[in-house]
Amino acid sequence: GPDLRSALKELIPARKQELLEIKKNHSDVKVGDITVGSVIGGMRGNSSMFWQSTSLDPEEGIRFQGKTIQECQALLPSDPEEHDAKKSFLPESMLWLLMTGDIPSETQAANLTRELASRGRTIPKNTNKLMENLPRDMHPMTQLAIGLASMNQSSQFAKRYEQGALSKTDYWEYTLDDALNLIAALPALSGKIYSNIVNDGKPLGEFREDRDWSYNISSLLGMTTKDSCNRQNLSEEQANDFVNLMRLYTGIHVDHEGGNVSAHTTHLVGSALGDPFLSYSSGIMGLAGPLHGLAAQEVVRFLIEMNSEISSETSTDEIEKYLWKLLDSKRVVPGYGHAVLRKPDPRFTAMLEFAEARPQEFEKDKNVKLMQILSKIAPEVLKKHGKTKNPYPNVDSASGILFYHYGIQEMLFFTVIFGCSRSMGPMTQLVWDRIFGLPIERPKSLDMNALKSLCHMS
Ligand code: AMX
Repeated sequence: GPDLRSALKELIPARKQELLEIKKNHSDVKVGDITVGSVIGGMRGNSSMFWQSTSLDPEEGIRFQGKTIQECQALLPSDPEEHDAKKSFLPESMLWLLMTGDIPSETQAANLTRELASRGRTIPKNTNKLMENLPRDMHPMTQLAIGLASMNQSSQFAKRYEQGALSKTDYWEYTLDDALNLIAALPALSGKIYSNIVNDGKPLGEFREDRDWSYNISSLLGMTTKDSCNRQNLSEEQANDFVNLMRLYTGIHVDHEGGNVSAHTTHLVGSALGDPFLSYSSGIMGLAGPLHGLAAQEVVRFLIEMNSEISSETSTDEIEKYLWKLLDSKRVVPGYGHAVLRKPDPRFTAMLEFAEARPQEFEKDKNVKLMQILSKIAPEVLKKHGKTKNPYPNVDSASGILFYHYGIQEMLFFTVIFGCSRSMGPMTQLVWDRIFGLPIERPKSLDMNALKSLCHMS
């Protein structure tokens, strides 16, 4: 079908049948063994979640419905007005892929783009009023969580459920409505937050119903030349590049399988039949943690600090020395290593390629230069150091410093942009949770006595 809802309607019967069959005939099949180490070690290596749209391969990195980032860049529709898209597909295309498993046609992608723009043109009055009255110095992620939670008042799912008139087979339709409204509201919400931080709450740009989601995020941050205050004095080309950076960034951070904190939290809260706004607001609270979404700002600080202490960003010797000094004082190299991945993060590679495709733009930026050079030097140093299981750059190595380059320099705000993107995977899962009628999540916990007894300790 030309729209997402009818495309889903076509898919649902067969998919439901598939899961039903697995449940009926194979529920006893063993997935793995859970160890005491995993119980006290954050459930690491314990495969115990069902997640539809993405999976993480230790070598390849993330796959979206089985497709690598490169495949997505080659296959997913980009903005029709963008003749020089340089691999920046529309996040709307990605959302279609996540939801359905299929590559959308140009028309399907354009329709979804239009639908989100039309749903996102206005946010609920109460939410708007609330956002206007938030303290200007409140943490941007707290502002985002508050804004999202407040939209629960407009939840179609919550309203119908409250009225007691909702049959279980219809849950997904209202959840889909809410999910699309939530994703659609993120440009306005993040624009409001940024304007609170940098412009005393006065708007930085306009929302355009005829443009795509990332364009509107950029415009409301004041980062386009036409529809915004353009406080960075960007040229037409730079502003266009920034929108493409936004499309790229928000297109590849949508999901990282189910176990990461933001995705898992959304799923967990949603499993109690919380509506999408309450569920994703909780996910956003999780994303705000320094071990999760906040890492990008660490890298930016690190690059700026190193640059202030070395004579030139091309001085390999000094960079090596700086890294050894860091490691010898038992600190980590920010932006390197990963809990699961064992190769350079393909999301990092995609961001690096964005910079490499624009040499003139980034030539004079010594932080971006250092980021590029570091990605060659640091892996060698970390290999010699010999501790980290993955000496390669992770996703956070490049993203922050590119936003910083174009003038988004309020580091706590980076995670809000991450939060715009990350909505897509968890919202997709929540819709499918309702389609499948998955139950409330309720793992069993063990107390100290139970652990000791399992370990034959007295
Ligand atoms: N620099 C120096 N030492 C590192 C390192 C790095 N970048 N990455 C890992 N190590 C060390 C660990 O500290 C650990 O040392 P220990 O044995 O003395 O405790 C040893 O190598 C083994 O760790 P690991 O199994 O390779 O990694 P992990 O799964 O425990 O942790 C991560 C993963 C990302 C937290 C870690 O690599 C790290 O701290 N990196 C730097 C910070 C960073 O970039 N964070 C962003 C993560 C990206 C994200 O997921 N958002």
